[in-house]
Amino acid sequence: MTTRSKTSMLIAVGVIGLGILAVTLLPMLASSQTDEVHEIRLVVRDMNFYVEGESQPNPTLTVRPGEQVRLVLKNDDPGIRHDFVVEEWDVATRILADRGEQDSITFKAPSSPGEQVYHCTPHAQMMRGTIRVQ
Ligand SMILES: [Cu+2]
Repeated sequence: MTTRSKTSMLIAVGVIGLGILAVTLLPMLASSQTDEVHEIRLVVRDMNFYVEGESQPNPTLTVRPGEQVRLVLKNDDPGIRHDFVVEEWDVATRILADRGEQDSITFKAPSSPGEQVYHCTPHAQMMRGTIRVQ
């Protein structure tokens, strides 16, 4: 073998090696993205929950089975106490006593599909909605 063909052989091996590395690493990168936390940002205004930037009061929230969820709750009602609770999942923010207060909780969604009620403890009858696992 000539020096030149040895060199091109080494280059070929290198290129193949990089290709194998990419094929191995890409699915790992992709799967780490699905491990990302799903953030839900809620605002309480006029005694209703809203997804930040949306206009549907007490909307149905959807999470994927087993995913990590970060729920951020912000109180926009001056002088009214609110929290966010999913009793069956043992999920609760602290009570936010005034406008501008904010709390967040991180939890793992249940692994099987289903629905639960979320509510605000001081206003459980009117401030309530559905959180769905699907
Ligand atoms: Cu409330």
